[in-house]
Amino acid sequence: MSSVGQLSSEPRPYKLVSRVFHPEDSIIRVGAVEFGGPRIVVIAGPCAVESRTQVLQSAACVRETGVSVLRGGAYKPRTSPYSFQGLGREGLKILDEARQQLGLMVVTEAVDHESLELVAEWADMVQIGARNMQNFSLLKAVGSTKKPILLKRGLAATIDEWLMAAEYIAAHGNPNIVLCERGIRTYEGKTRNTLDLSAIPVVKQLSHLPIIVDPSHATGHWSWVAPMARAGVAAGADGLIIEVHPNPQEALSDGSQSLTLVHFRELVESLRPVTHAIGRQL
Ligand SMILES: [Mn+2]
Repeated sequence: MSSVGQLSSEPRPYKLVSRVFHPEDSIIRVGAVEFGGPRIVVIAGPCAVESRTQVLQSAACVRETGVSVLRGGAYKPRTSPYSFQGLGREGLKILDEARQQLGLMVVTEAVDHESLELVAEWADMVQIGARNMQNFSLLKAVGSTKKPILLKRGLAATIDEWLMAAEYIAAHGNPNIVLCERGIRTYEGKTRNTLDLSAIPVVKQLSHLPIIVDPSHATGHWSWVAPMARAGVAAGADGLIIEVHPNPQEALSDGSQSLTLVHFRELVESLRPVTHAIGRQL
């Protein structure tokens, strides 16, 4: 019986993450790093923690370019059970060493309750990966930690489902959430996924949470990462997460989409005019 007018003014099913109830942008702090402020935050590092040398080399390079957040998976949810599954606790210690040596913040993924306990203890920000976006029991668990959460969009999740996943975390007591668009599954097979750039303005309108873009997993190929990184920033993303590897050909996971240290430096330089043009800073 409701009129069209009533329908359009109906509140969204999510409340805590909705802009309707919180009109101003949220700033999510990870140490001194601010997601959602005037600065574009670049997170970079290898897909997986493979060795101490590989992480420290990558960390030193990203630090040099002004990056303040290091990524690297210690627990890897892999499509195949026969692929490298990550170094686990040992990987977390390597990330911690890079953090201490270089003053970097660390974001790494928790894949289940067991890894969450360790990740929450060792890392500065906990990533919930695309495959776990609707793992509601894990969402409730990260909701009861006080750690900032990086919530990736599921590979076949709508924007409403994604924001509802964020609502789970917020409803369980943790409002420190950064969203990450990492591409969705479409009929296009040339790219690993299809980067949904339009999700950026849509999310910005619906929610006060910061949103960053992962052009590495979205495209699946290193040579397409930089153009989509620039596009993401131009479209209003608050940051980027980029896979880099000292020797991508020997990477144990996602080598084809990882930038060399040289290409990563070039990418960061090429972002400067874009950030400047939209009135933000790197
Ligand atoms: Mn990866």
